[in-house]
Amino acid sequence: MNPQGTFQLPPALSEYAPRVDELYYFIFWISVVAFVAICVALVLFVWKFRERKGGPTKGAQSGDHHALELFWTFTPLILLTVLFHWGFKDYVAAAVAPDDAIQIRVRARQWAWEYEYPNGMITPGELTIPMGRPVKLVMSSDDVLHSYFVPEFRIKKDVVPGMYSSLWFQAIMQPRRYDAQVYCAEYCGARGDTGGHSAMLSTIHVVTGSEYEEFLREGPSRPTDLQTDTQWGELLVTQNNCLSCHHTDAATTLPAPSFAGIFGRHQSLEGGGEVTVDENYIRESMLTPQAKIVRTYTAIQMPPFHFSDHQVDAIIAYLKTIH
Ligand code: HEC
Ligand SMILES: [Cu+2]
Repeated sequence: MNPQGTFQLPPALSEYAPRVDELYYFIFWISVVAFVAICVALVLFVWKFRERKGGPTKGAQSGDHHALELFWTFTPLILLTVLFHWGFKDYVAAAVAPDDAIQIRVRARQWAWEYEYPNGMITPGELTIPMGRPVKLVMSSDDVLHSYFVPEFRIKKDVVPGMYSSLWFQAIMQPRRYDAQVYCAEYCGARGDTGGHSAMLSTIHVVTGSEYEEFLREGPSRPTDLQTDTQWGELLVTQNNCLSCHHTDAATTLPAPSFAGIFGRHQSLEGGGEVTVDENYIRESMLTPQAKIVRTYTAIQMPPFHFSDHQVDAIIAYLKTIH
């Protein structure tokens, strides 16, 4: 069960989050006070200096009021200095990762995230990390600008082609494992259902230290809230945005072959020959997509996916159910 958020903010699941929230609420309440004060003054002055019968038609010059001028010059100056100092301190804390942080490589591409662990294991779409330990993400993009955003951790950073960017966080301790949601915060005009940055959803599984050790040994396993491999396969297909190219209705066969009735289908290949879609072919199609190219599908390339055997099983189980 995930901890609860507030009316304005999602749950604070990293050690850093409360710092952001304090600054946010400070600015929020200052804005509320200033807004109310300005509105009250506005109404009062409108009333006080309204046009009256027999009154002056033009306001009189009132001269200087030094105390007042100093007040409205120095109050914002002091306030902005405080805000800058506060914001900069928090920014530096977020920018410099501790030396003992676990390093995870994050690769972004249209339209999915992929994670690589210190032991070389790669998981597409979802990240598993231990709670209460600093984690540093070293991020790069294979194509366009992306932006890694985890609202519950209060972190966000652009992922830029041609360079590495990094950020770090430490997920809070909780009695049980919990999840955080990752978004890509890059703007684009695409509708999320056929790809686009808004479809780059990813999950961070925050687990206990021993669960993390087990994960590094055994690889990813089916999320505990799913009953069958078929359901896990469906989740993996969603998380990795297969459906931004492949469709599940038989009629839509572009830009990639439809998933409808895929299992057992006969497929002609580029360069001649034919295959029957079976487990081995699906596995190969996902791990090394360029090994066999379906005839006429040369316009776009399917990127290779690093799935574990268990994940491959789950996706095959799911693909078998699409008719
Ligand atoms: C960028 C678009 C794109 C994405 C994303 C994509 N694919 Fe593909 N896929 C293709 C294209 C194009 C082909 C046909 C050319 C080929 O065989 O490589 C293909 C072929 C396949 C085939 C063989 C289909 C057949 O009828 O023979 C399978 C299976 C497959 N993809 C599974 C997946 C799965 C599972 C995912 C998500 C994990 C995925 N694809 C993501 C573009 C994509
Ligand atoms: Cu993106």
